[in-house]
Amino acid sequence: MTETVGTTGSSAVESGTALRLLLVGPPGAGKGTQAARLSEAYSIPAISTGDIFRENVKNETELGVKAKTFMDAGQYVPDSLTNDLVRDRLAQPDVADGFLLDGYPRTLQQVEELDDILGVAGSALDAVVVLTADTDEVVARLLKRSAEQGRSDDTEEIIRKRLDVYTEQTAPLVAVYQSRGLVVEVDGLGEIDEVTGRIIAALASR
Ligand code: B4P
Repeated sequence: MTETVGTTGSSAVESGTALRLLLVGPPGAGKGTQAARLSEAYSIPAISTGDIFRENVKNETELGVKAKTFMDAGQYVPDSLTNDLVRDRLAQPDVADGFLLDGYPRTLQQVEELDDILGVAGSALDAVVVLTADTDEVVARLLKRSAEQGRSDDTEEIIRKRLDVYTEQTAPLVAVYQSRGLVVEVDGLGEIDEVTGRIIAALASR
């Protein structure tokens, strides 16, 4: 399905330069939703650690069996498992012209790991898109998804746990990337296409 995602005006995109982005935000802010649209707009692969874990859970791989316990409890999968997975994924040839990481890094240790991976490859991030959305909205969205898709970590109790984990472990990452001048904060409320347009405009004006 091809969708119009607003005007692409990023100079990096126009000049064909690799674009390396992170998408950060609480559960339900729209990371996965926006990642798919941005991937298409910028012709870069979107890499979602959550999707990779869910695929492994579905296929009952060794990684999936380990990850499921944590995911179903609303906790993060341990850094050791997550970092190895991302290191392998970022070694694939399709990321040479850029990538969008959706939901990684989520801990300070994962930030260090990503710094190391990119440092060794001689590359660096271009921007960190932080999607904001208030708690009531994200809980409502995830409960709606629960009714539609029945994801095992979308019960109200687990959603609230995931929000707490985000506040404790992931929200501090924003300050780290802010100190590096990389953060682009975008309001995640509103129509999906409207939010995509906001992200693209914010990146273009950097
Ligand atoms: P994720 O898959 O990243 O799940 P999420 O935070 O809920 O975000 P998701 O992308 O699915 O939802 P979105 O906000 O787009 O992680 C799941 C689990 O995997 C984690 O809890 C953890 O256990 C594990 N994990 C993943 N990465 C990890 C890491 N790096 N380290 C350790 N563990 C890790 O959308 C939510 C809903 O809102 C959708 O139904 C969507 O349709 C809707 N929506 C989106 N935008 C909307 C809008 N503008 N208006 C209305 N609805 C909207």
